[in-house]
Amino acid sequence: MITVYSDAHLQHTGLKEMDGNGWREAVESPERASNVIRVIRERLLGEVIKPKSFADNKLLRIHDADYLQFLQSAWNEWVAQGNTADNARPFAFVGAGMRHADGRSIHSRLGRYSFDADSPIVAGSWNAIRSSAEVALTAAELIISGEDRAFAACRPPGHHATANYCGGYCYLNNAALAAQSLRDSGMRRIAIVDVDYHHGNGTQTLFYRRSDILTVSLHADPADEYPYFLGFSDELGEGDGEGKNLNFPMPFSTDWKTYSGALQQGLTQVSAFAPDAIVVPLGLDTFTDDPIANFALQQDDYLRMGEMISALQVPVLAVLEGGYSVDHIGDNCANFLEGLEMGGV
Ligand code: Q9C
Ligand code: ZN
Repeated sequence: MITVYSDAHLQHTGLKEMDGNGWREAVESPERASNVIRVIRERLLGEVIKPKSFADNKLLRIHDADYLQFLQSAWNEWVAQGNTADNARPFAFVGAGMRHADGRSIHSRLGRYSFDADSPIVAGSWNAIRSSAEVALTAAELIISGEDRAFAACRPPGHHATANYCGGYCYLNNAALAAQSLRDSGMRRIAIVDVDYHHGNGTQTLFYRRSDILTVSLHADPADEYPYFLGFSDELGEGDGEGKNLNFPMPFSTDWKTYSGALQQGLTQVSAFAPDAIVVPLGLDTFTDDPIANFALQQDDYLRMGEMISALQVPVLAVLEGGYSVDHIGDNCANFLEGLEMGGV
């Protein structure tokens, strides 16, 4: 299987985040993607190619023009307005009864376009963000040209991002851009099977009213876990999209026995939808040793996960999302891809 990768992600670095224990280095680090690529090369899982460039109109299929403009200029605005911290980050958000004002202050603009404080911007962020989207779009073109599997080694990740909000380490929704690109190529139905530990709130929101894209997400129960405010099982889609969104929230400590049961249920729905292709936002943060997550999947479980999706006999595009055990993300990812290679179309 061909992997698409760009080392532009290395420019999105020096990130910090805060949690209940205070400030620390962000877990969403450059080592993550670098390790994934190192293991793919070591295990000879196939060719690694660079992304093509894409014009803005490809990004505008999913994201708003003003939001793209913001992401592109945020770092320069931050510096020009006298801020000296090395991470640009929002401190004020648009709360109840307030307006999405078109502000001049970068603090206004960061708050306007963020739903949390976990997606900092540094000098090289935009290059990395755009490149990550282009990695996904290039991998989508491989599927369009007849490959039956492709892997987009994206960093930063994307599934929390909406049309005009960043959050959860995500800025552009790489998987959604890929799914839309597959649709625009003439494929009629696309299924998204999000196996990241966190609910794919951005992807759900983007496609919530659409019947042509089925979104399925398996994740930790938002009553206990980030993103807290979306991802419950009664969110089934709206309007034309009614019945085309499926959430499988699961408790802490979920292991393969429980997880695989939910995955099988989700895949049965995917089969019934008869998609022309499947996009898998691939988070490896379901791993038992993940530092910020609470599921209990083991290394070999990712082989089984890949095999189960492969068994549907539909073209599959996997897009890297979360996974923060830097020592294991490479092998877990490679295991999934190996499982995916078995079966084939
Ligand atoms: N700083 C993905 O896995 N939790 N995003 C932050 C407080 C945010 C995860 C904890 C988790 C986001 C792509
Ligand atoms: Zn995640």
